[in-house]
Amino acid sequence: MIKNNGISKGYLSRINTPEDIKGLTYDEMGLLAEEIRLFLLDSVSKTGGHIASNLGVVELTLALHKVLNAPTDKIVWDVGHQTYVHKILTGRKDRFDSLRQLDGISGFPKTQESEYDVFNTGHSSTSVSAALGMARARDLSGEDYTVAAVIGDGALSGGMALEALNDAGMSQTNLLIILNDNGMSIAPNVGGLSRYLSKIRVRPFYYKTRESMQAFVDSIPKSGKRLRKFLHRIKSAIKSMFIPSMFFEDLGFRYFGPIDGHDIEEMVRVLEHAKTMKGPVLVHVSTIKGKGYKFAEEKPDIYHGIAPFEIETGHVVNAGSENYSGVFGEKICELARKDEKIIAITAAMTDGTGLSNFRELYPKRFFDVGIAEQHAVTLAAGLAMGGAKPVVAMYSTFLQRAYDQVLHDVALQNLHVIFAIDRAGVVGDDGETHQGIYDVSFLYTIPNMTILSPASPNELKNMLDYAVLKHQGPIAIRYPKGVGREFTGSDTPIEFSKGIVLKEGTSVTLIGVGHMLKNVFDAALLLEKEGISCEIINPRFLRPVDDELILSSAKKTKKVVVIEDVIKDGGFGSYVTGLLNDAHIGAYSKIIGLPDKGIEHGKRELIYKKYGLDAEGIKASVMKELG
Ligand SMILES: Cc1ncc(C[n+]2csc(CCOP(=O)(O)OP(=O)(O)O)c2C)c(N)n1
Repeated sequence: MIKNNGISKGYLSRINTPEDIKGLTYDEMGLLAEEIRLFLLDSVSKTGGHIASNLGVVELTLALHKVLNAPTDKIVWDVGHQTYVHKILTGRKDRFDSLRQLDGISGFPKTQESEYDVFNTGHSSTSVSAALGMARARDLSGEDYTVAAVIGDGALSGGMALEALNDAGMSQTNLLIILNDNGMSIAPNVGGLSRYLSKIRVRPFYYKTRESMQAFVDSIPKSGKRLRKFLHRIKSAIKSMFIPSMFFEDLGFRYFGPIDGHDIEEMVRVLEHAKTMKGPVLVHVSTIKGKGYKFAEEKPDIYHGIAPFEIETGHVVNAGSENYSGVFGEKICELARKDEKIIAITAAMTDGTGLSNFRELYPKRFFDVGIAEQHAVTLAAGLAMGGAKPVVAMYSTFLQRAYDQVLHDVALQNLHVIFAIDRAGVVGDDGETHQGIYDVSFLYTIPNMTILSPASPNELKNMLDYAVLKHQGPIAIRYPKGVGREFTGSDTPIEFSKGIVLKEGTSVTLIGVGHMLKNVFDAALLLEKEGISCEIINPRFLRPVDDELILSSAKKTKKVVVIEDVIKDGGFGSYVTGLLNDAHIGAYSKIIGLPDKGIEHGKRELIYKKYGLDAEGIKASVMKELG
């Protein structure tokens, strides 16, 4: 574990912009790196966040800011979860204790937060496309600066990154790509590309040989043309001897690496050189995820994104009880025991989606496809076509990537694919790029798609039973992050397109979507104290909706309020509004949901409060509505 050895002269306190590191010696930068690690641990252990990835890029970030002149030169960070060091070096150190808090700094790059953040990220594998676009814009306007993309080996497995490499490699555009290779995605990286990288990671000899050969060739006078050709051939021969196929060079990149991503001096030397080269260049840097903090080095997956923890023991403070992901993981194992056609698919989120046990128990029926949501969905379509029962477990926000695959490959063919959509609704700390607040609206546009929303862990289990064993066709079950609360009635069997009345009342109908029912119940208690009698409905099916149930309640109360922690437009609430309009029963509706804009980061309860989705907010809206 890192120890403050007392020799630090407090370099960090003097760093306010990247300019401040330009004059430091390499020894001083080494000490600064240690200080940054202590600072990161101290701060992130209190706020929670992506500690392991950031500990791994301390030296890389320092080297980049030493060589490049940000903000004139642009650095695009892929995913963006590893930008804490960049934030510390670019004037946000003093606000770092507000990381991921409401009104505090974001855990991801935000152009609105700093001129040093040049592109907003959060979802993986976008950096090369964005950086190439910026570089082309630069060339078109005749400007001259460096554009760099920093991409991890995990993010490189995403299809978009490969599409971008394919484009960039054949272009003449000056572009610098830094491949930060730690062998890890959240968990150990998977797939053929990852295996290829690990092969070249253990052969740094190639880089050294190649470099000295290059220097030698460059020193040969122009007249030695034949000798140059001959040496070029030897170089290729050596290359193919050690590396059967140099993927990046074949794609059109000048390749440097792998170099030690914790050796600032070596990185600065290579980056200085790479920056002056014409055309696309890829610098392959080898780093250790979690570097310097024993627990994170040993278990980088656990410390990838973590809640507040104790530095000394590594233990998470307030490790919660069983959550929805755990309930899903357990139930899907139980179903798989009975039905061997069940297959589980994840896109690099085995632990996050609760599938670790499934992987252990049914390795042949488990597929982690890497950060490849589109492929995951079409793979499921193929499996369903072949007679299997695929369950795609994916966070709501990442399913956005696969909209067309859900529509074109699964839904139009009415295939029985089960989408277990985790982190649906407001997620909190990770902020606008990660909120699961769009899925209901976009799933509403997908033909044949059935959408379910459990209001409790028990209901999630029952819905999985229904979706896997009884349903035919595409079906999505969307459930939130974290733990849930049980309520009476959650055990009633799930029937196609049927909701349930959980409490009868006469003044207003409250329809709580999924886990929002918890706040709805609390709000109803407050409203009853004001003499307002609430009828509470759990719709269960957000599509197709139990029209009859809602209309019969609306005929009685004449006022229907839908409470959902997703955007208000185009989803379930909008459907209910249309239903009441068309029925001409003199009932009207109101939706309490989220506005059609990015929803910022912050504790989930605070976000609910801000947007009127907590019990008090619901009560206030209903009172206003009732006059
Ligand atoms: C489209 C998408 N899918 C999944 C994720 C979740 N995710 C965040 S970081 C990460 C792993 C990234 O690995 P790598 O790029 O190697 O970075 P490292 O953390 O190892 O430095 C994953 C899967 C995401 N951000 N975006």
